[in-house]
Amino acid sequence: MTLSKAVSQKYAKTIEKCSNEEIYIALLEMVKTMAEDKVSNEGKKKLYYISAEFLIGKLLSNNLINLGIYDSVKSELAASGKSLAEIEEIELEPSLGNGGLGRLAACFVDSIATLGLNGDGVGLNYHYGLFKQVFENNLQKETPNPWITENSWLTKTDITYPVQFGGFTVQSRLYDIDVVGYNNRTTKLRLFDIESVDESIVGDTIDFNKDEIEKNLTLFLYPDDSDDKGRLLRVYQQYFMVSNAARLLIDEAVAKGSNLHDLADYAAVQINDTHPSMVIPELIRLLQERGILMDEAIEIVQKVCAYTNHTILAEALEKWPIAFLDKAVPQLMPIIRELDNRIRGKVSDESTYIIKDGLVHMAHMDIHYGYSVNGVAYLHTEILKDSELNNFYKLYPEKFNNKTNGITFRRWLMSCNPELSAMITDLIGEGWKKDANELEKLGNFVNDDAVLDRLLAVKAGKKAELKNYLSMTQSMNFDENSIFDIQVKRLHEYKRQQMNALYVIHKYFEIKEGKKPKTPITVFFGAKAAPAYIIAKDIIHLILCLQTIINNDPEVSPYLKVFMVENYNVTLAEKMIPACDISEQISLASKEASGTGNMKFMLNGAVTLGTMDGANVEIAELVGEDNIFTFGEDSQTVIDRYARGDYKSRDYYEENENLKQAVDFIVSDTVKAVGNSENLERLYKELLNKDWFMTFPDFDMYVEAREKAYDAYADRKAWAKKMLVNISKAGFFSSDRTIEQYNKEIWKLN
Ligand code: 26Q
Repeated sequence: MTLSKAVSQKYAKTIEKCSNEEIYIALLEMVKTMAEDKVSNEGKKKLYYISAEFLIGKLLSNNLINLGIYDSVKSELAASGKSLAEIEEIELEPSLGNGGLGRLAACFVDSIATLGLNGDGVGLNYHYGLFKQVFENNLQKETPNPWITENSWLTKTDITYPVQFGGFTVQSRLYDIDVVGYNNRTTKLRLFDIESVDESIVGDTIDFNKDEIEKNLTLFLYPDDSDDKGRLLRVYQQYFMVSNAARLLIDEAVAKGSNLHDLADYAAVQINDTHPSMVIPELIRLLQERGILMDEAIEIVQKVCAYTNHTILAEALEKWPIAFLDKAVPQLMPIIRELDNRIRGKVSDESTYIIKDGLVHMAHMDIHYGYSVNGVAYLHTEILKDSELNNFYKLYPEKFNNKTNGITFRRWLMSCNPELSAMITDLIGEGWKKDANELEKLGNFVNDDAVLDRLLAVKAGKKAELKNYLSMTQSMNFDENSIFDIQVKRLHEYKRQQMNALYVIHKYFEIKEGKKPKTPITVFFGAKAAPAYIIAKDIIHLILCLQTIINNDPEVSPYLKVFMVENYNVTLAEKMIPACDISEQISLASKEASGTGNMKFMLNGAVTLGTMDGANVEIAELVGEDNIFTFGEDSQTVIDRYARGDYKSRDYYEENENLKQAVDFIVSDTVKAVGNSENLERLYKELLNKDWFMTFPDFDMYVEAREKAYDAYADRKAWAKKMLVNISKAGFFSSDRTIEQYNKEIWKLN
């Protein structure tokens, strides 16, 4: 089917005569039909990747690529004077995730489909997803972010279940999104919703009545746990998700001939962080309802469920008050108590018990009652084994394994950077699209001047494109020949956007003092802060104030500009990452489980400026020290300092003039003139009295490494070499590799 044919059938006119909306709808329908016609793997054993988040991003381009019709559709459109880029603008982005964890889940379903594995993603159909960020008076405001329109990727199914909560029952409804693999099969993203959801209780803000569960259950992806009502709603959401998933799983297994005693031959469940952990007691409950005794039900579930840990921050490991579970899901509490009692009966280490001090430790339940526990990068898994989960590792060393994260190259190279993809294909052929390791062949060209020049030209093109886009959409104006230095990710103190901001202040002073950089620098930030995360919002405030001050200072702005893009999301990531020169990956060593942005930047020829944390460690090992700029204290030093508990940020401040000057600027008259004293003073005090994520000890090393990177940038040829080496070594970070490892070592699908 060609687009012109689809358009003429639907509207009885030519592409030229259609509006962009009409073309978008025709393309959407065409893609949906083509996806339906593809076969999916119907093997005996099936994977259920259960996740509270699937940050899928816009789907049109990606689906066109995976169906193999991207180029033909693009030229058909061009021949009629239309641009695919403009048609993409019509699609609303589904923001069904916060960040890394949700985007990982989306990359994984793409790879599962591409590898032709029998597996679906299962989650929730949030009507508004994560909030939309707007800036007002240099502050973040949150507004609802609707994405479901009359014509969407969702297909309503006739699958529905009654889900019982304490005191009431809701009726679920399953919606599917077809996930098209690259030149291969399809799988499904299965998103559950409630029939009784009521969008009319949402106004202009993201505040809503949190008591009416029947109306609000699937309205929002709840971004933080600031109040008890919100936390309780999150429990309702999680149970709703896993109860539906568990029933779907059982129904599908039975339909294929399972007698339930053999359920593990039919199903594997991957628990994506602790958010779906209640699937364990829920599956046990459903098996008991179907006549299987407790002992055997536990055994079965233990052979089905595997758990992925995504965080080292103790405060992010979910612990639910018993009172919450008693209220929302009373049918699960007796099962959870029984699971805990069994552990108490055979394990002496009390720190591993499931119920402690009135709290249910979800991760503990996962580790005792799952058959696999994995971290998401080499260093992360080592830290889990040696420190964070050491007590569990001693009990079950055989359960622990590493699966270093990956990204789908279809979206993060082919779709977002067709120019670089074309260049790669010219040099090494098409093979890399199916086998990412073939990118290594690019290593043969590191001394080829023509190749290096072309690579620089591709980068320059993407930088000009970004400049154009941000000037049109966000009225930003900057020098396309400056160094694009980018930090985009959720706002969190451990990711240390505040340290980047301190550097910017330091550079501002240097320029004021006459020390001008060789090449002008444009620093980009993009980040949403959880609405109740006060300090994170103060950091955004500081960055927006710096943007106002620096960009309007005629002495400084020719050499340095700063921008915080509004509403950073997948769509913006796809435009910023290909344009990046320097990728900021500066988390406090030991705190970033993996990071996946780091991989996307590397793949697009940016050079990493980073700490030895998460997957940066593996990037550094692959590219070698000449092709990455690392700095900062190592994870062991940091872990030891936390253990001693003797860190005093003020000592560093008092002994370091550059640092002191930068920190003091936060509460200077210059910044207060464009900002709020309350926010600025609070951030200043936080840094001086606490600085929990230790930006001060790393500050000098950070400045030094960043200067080194900027110096290196000036030698264009040598820089292009670094870019090429980064691209050539990125193959390991394909999510196809990650998923192959999950399958071989955990799921064992046939
Ligand atoms: C928990 C309880 C209540 C409310 C919210 C939450 C919650 C929500 C989201 C807890 C955690 C998250 C998200 C975590 C996340 O994105 N982790 C990232 O996962 C990536 C994929 O593995 C890693 O690359 C990142 O290092 C890690 O930060």
